[in-house]
Amino acid sequence: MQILVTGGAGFIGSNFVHHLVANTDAYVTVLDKLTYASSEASLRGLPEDRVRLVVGDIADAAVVEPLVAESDAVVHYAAESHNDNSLSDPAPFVQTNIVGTFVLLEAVRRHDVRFHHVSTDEVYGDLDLDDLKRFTEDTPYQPSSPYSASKAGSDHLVRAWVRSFGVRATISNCSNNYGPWQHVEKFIPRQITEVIEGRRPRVYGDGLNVRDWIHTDDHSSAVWAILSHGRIGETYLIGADGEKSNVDVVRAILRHFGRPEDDIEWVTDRAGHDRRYAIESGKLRSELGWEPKYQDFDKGLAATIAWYQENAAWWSPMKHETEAKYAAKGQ
Ligand code: NAD
Ligand code: TDX
Repeated sequence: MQILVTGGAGFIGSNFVHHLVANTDAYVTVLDKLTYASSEASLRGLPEDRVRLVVGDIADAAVVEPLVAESDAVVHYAAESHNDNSLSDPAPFVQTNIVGTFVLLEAVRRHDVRFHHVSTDEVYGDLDLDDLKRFTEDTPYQPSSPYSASKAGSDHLVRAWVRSFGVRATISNCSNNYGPWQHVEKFIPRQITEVIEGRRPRVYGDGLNVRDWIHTDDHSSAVWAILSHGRIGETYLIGADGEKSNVDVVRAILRHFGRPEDDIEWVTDRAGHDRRYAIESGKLRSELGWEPKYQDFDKGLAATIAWYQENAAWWSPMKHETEAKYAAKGQ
């Protein structure tokens, strides 16, 4: 089987490529533009006769067309992925997340290639802190940020291409991922590396916003289960019952380093900041028999902290520039 993985040099896409190599016989082509968020190092050590990297833009039909034509399946991770960046400059989010997905859909339609679209729970907007509800596959779309609106737009395109053109596609909407190789602009790696560098973690607003954390290895096994056995045209929510407030995550990081739990820098809140995300993943579990391996967040977090301690050579070069961007916004 030949699988095209878009965005396979990013945080989650590269984890999926490792998952494919370790658990399947698939040959993998990674199509990645190598933006600031990518890391070729995340693909290091993979067998050259199984994995090939093509540097290119998913919105460029001339690049996409021949790669899709030779593939049995496309797993689509490529995206602009950071909410804060989408507030500073939404243009690349519309271009990559919406136009790029459109270009891929047209190619899989022409060549009748199986398509899996990787999306986010943020398309559903947010929940109240005291709400008993969680997101399900039937929750109405209500995205808040340019990022989540662009992902919602891409989901709608996929659904329309399934219904109108019979494209063989599935969609997954996953909660917040953590693990190795995540860019230091994101919450958990930012706080871990702030503490390693001797500064205070930086928390937006009142810190009570809740995210539903899943280890990226578990996201990869879920996507593989959906690609292999998911029903065409269906959406599956991916989550591991990992709800935590931001301040609780930061306190866990501080505890790990033996620092006082209130050693926190409270900074300017994110505009339009979603309050709470929570995933009900019963459909994925009962239909496809998927279970997360990382049931204990503190263990997964400890392993992730250890990885950032051991891999400072990877993240230090991008740390200064990332923090300069945040500093300009009082964050
Ligand atoms: P990331 O920013 O770490 O990686 C994105 C990758 O896509 C990078 O390698 C980048 O170079 C590539 N890319 C960007 N624009 C491209 C283009 N025009 N053409 C080709 N490649 C391009 O993102 P991530 O956190 O790994 O997220 C991957 C996917 O998973 C995204 O679709 C995101 O919406 C989704 N997702 C992420 C999370 C999360 O917690 N990070 C949760 C749910 C869903
Ligand atoms: O320094 C920070 N301080 C802080 O309090 C940063 C970077 C974030 N935060 C807060 C904002 C959020 O409530 O932490 C939470 C997590 O922030 P992010 O890591 O930016 O993630 P989020 O906005 O929740 O989106 C993530 O999960 C869903 C991914 O970036 C998306 O790609 C994915 O779709």
